[in-house]
Order: sequence, then structure tokens, then C-alpha cells
Amino acid sequence: MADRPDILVLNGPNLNMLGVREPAIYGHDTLGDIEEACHARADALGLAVDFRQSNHEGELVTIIQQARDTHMAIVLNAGAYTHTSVAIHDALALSELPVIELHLSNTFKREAFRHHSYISGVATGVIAGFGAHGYLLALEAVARLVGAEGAGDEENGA
Ligand code: DHK
Repeated sequence: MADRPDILVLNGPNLNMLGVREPAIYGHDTLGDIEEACHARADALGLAVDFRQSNHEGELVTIIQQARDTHMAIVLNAGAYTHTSVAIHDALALSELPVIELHLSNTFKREAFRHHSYISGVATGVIAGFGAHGYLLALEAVARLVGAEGAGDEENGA
């Protein structure tokens, strides 16, 4: 629906391999399963989701740059670029959009190199450790941030 706030849900490297990739850490859902669940939750929240994935840092930067003029918020699982990419940090800063940093796993329970994030300093908030459900939590947070119609329905019994 054209008048719904458009939310970019952006996925970085190796997230296209969800379902077969280390399921004990990342779960059994595929990225397609997650995309479907995001569209369903977005409908309930009065949001429109633009769900994307790239394995390429520069492409992620370009998508974020373009979102500045076309989207209301960004939910970003930057994968391993979370821990390495100044370029993605800078793109998020120039987007001037609310950003939810998202991770399937609790990165703080894992290797030390996953404890630092270049995203957190430019994120509105961070969700980590809830598996695929984290995407839905992120959409709920975004609905509040952008004042979407369905925001708050859950606790109101809707
Ligand atoms: C996904 C990745 O691909 C890792 O490189 C991050 C993140 C964690 C996740 O938990 O979703 O370190």
C-alpha cells in the first residue's frame, strides 16, 4: 500500500545461507521464511517492508544511501560487516534515518571479534539473540518510531 511507511530491512553477507548455515547458531529459518514473516507482521503494523540482501559491502552502502530519500527507517543485519565496516557506519550516519541494528545471535556471547560493532554508534537501538523473531521485534520498534497505525495494537489486545 503506497501510503504505508516504507521500511528497509537489509541483510548483509552470508544471510542468504540461513537455514543451512550453522543452524545451532542462526536457526533453521531461511531468509525467505524470515521475509515472509516480516511482510505479515508489517501488514499488521501498517508498515511496508522492502526486504533486501547483499554479500557486497559497496552494494549495501548504495542501498543505504538510496534509502535516505525513499524509506522511513532501516532494520539492518549487516552480518560480518557489523564488525568491520566504517563505510556502512558512514552511510547510516548520512541517511539520517532511524536504524535498528539486528543480530540473530547474541554476539556478546560469542568470539571477541564479534563484540565490537561499527553500527551501534549510529543505531537508534540494538536487538540481538532472539533468532528470527528479532526481525519482528525490530519491526515493532520501528512502528513506534515512525508512528505507524498498528503500533501498540498488541498490548491493546489487537
Ligand atoms: C550474523 C553474522 O553473519 C555474523 O557475522 C555476525 C550476525 C552475527 C547475526 O547474529 O545475525 O557476527
